[in-house]
Amino acid sequence: MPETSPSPVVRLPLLVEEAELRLVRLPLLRPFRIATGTITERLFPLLRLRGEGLEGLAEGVMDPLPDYLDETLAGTLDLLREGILPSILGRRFANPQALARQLAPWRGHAMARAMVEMAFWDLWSRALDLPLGLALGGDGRASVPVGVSLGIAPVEETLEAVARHLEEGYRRIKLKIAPGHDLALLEAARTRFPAIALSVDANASYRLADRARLRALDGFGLEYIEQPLAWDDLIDHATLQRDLRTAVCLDESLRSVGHARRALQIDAARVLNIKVARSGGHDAARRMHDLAKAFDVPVWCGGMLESGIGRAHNIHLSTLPNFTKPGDVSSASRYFARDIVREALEATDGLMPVPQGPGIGVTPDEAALAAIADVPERIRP
Ligand code: OSB
Ligand code: MG
Repeated sequence: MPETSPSPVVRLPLLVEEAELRLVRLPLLRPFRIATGTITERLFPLLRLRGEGLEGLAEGVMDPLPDYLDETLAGTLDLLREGILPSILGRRFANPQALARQLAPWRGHAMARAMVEMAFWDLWSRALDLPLGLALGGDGRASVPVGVSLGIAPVEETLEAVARHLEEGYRRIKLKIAPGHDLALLEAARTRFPAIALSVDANASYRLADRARLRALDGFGLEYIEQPLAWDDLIDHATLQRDLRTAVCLDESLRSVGHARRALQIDAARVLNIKVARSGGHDAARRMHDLAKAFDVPVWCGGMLESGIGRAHNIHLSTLPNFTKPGDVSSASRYFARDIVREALEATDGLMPVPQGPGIGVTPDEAALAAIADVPERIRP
């Protein structure tokens, strides 16, 4: 456990004195295959914001190439160095919303702005000496229910993986699908596991013209069908939702609060996957969560194979009250031989403990980081 030090006397609004950026290359234990391709490692920017003797951390989830969404690693680094970081360094912010307002005039780049906003939430909640979940308005629950997301693999292999994870107590199984890797998989899964909480995620690999095939998915008693249609679509999802009994769940399409609001208004989704790191940050994620609640739509917390830093952010967000469905925030040991935080983020019986202590409640493992990250780049006002 990290040593406890007396809470520092912090002057608010909080000064952002320095940023530190480094690129981390974190290998996955096994390849993770989804409709858009196969992921073998996470290559991600790690950001630390420092101020008042404290630091806040966050990681980016943009890919080197625009595989999942349209942001890229190179684009993010450029925007951080040339635009976002210079605009916040040396300034004081009363709260994370004030920091987000500073970035508001710029368009898009939800993943890039999320990184900075999330690091500031960590810093700010540490300054308030509060766990991030409580600072966000969470209900203080000690653990959150979680499921697993299983990549595309031969059917028999997938069934074995399902059995293993059910034995471990995971509360929902999500299977990655793609056109042609769908109906036979679900037939087999439902034959062997008739009553489990099961969902599918297509990662935007179908078109509205595939409606007949998608309608056939309706017979499997799924919790929801995640992002069947295009990554930037809302309208076709609404058309599809009218055709299905099963709830459509949006993921890629929700890149801002506005997207979530419009999706809810046109009934394009009856469940939302909220990912803080693709939504612009915790404030945007929380507003999506509140909007969904107003529409009586349940939400769950998605993941992007995050290291312990992003994973801890996700766990804290999951303590907000409308996160009623199990999230994708499974044990870090499923993905990595060696994580970059000192605390083990491991679920027991399908419950992921919420890290205790101020902020995200985890601390970087500097030795583990040094082995897989490049030299830190310090940026000052
Ligand atoms: O669509 O939710 C997704 C991983 C990488 C990119 C996209 C997705 C995913 C996952 C894994 O489903 C979720 C996780 O365990 O972090
Ligand atoms: Mg998804």
